[in-house]
Amino acid sequence: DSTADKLNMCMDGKHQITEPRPEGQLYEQCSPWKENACCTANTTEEAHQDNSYLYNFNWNHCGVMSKKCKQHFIQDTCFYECSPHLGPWIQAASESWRKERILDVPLCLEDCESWYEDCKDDYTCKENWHKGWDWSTGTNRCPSNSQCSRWTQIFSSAQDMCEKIWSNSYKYTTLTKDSGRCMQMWFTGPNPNRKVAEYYLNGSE
Ligand code: FOL
Repeated sequence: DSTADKLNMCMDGKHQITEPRPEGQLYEQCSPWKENACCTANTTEEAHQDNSYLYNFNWNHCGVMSKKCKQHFIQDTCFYECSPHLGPWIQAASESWRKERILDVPLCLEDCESWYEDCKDDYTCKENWHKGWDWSTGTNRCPSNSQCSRWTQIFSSAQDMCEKIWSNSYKYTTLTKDSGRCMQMWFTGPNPNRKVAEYYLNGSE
């Protein structure tokens, strides 16, 4: 729309607000977004809970997820709900629960690799966590055609995990944070992702 500024906008998802704004009270791992965010304080508190009302999503669907693994899913939730600089990767979505999605966001190597490394000893039953769960209890359980397996059996590599888990929200890259050409899920201080979005928006000009 006319007011949309691709460098500073919110996707039309399930919980994002219409326009980015400062939000002083963002919770713990989401606090880096407090100067300018698409999420509310409530959303960020929920992002740190198991089976939160955000998506009623159960991280512990194959036994309790380890703390070191879960921190990456919390960080991913902060990134997904709060980021105001995803404009270049926002697309129309075909799901019932959101109008827009992100596609092929170039994730920094360090963030994808450390996520995979910290989840390596965990278990899951599915490679795409967006679709095909058994929701009969109100939260996702592994469908009967699946079985809990080692993380590394479901996801053969960090790339496999980062790209498949959320239906290609992320694109694996070998770009490191210092390149300024990949998006950072983990950062401190001012949001480094605006400049990255700017780079991809203006492309090879
Ligand atoms: N993080 C990132 N980076 N990208 C995302 O797209 C993303 N999405 C979620 C959380 N973090 C993300 C949302 N997760 C369902 C499952 C997971 C989910 C949201 C909704 C769900 O209800 N799945 C149903 C299908 C529903 C439908 O497509 O209408 C299922 O079949 O399991």
